[in-house]
Amino acid sequence: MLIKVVKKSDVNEHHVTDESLYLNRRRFMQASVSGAAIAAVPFMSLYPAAGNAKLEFNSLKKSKYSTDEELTSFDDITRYNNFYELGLKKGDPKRNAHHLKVKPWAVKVEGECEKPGEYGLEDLILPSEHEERIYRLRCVEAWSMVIPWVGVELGGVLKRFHPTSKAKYVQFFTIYDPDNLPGQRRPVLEWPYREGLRIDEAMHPLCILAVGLYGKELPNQNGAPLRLVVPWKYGFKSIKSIVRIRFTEKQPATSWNLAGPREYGFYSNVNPEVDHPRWSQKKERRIGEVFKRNTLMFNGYADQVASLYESMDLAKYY
Ligand SMILES: Nc1nc2c(c(=O)[nH]1)N[C@H]1C(S)=C(S)[C@@H](COP(=O)(O)O)O[C@H]1N2
Ligand SMILES: [Mo]
Repeated sequence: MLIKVVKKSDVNEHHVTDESLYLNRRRFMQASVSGAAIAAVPFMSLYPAAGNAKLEFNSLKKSKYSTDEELTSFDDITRYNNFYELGLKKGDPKRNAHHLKVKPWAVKVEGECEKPGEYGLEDLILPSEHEERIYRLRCVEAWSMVIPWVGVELGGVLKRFHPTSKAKYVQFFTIYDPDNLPGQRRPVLEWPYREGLRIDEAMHPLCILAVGLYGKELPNQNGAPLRLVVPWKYGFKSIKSIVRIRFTEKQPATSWNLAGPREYGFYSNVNPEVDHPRWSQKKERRIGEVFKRNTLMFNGYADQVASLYESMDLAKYY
């Protein structure tokens, strides 16, 4: 497999000045078809660049896609994490959370689309579209949680960039900041962390970009300020702290597939019938519970997503 070498200069996305954020925000507003609606959103209303005020989302509507299973506690959701940039042990991300600098934040959009550019977070995620979605998150390590996310549909955001007909996939990148993120000083994974979806998967209404949980801004350890949530796939597809979105014609590289192609495929749909080479995926332990549960096909979202994979051999495309 050919691995594209990523130049350091290429991936240093986080140094975005206030000025460039402002200019790009204006460019986006002018370019947007629904410019008037976007301009009506108060400037910097959502993520104040200064101060540490933790945003509370008021009057959130619960999405019809929510599960009504019992929620995992806020404590467990925020102290038992996988975020290798902040350390390898489950408690490390919380302990090292302050190393992640999330304000200001911008996302570069590039590749096969008509409106590439650099967008400030508050232009990407319109507050009017926020909703609460209670989703299961199932890790490949066979634990799971039920999390009340605050987010917006990924598809709605992606459409605003007008992907071209060549955009068959979309790739996401996490912030690359080894000076601050202790985990990136060691070659544990191909940094920056990257993930990808087929475009029809990305456009599925179950995919969200999350900006909060339990009605509050995302804690850093959960992928602030912006992370993907793909509820029918193993947790590692739900990439955290996104700074770059790239539309591609070819299937893009993903960090876990580069690290272990036999263990982590591109699709990574939750599938109790396809074992990880080193362990079974038939059961899972819901964090906070004692007994294991049976893992459900597509993490219980089969009715909604099975049609995306109709003619595919899921043992081959794992
Ligand atoms: N950038 C980045 N994103 C990431 C990871 C990571 O190490 N780095 N871990 C993934 C894995 S393996 C899981 S299970 C989920 C965990 O999300 P949570 O800590 O919010 O529960 O995040 C995913 N997203
Ligand atoms: Mo995971």
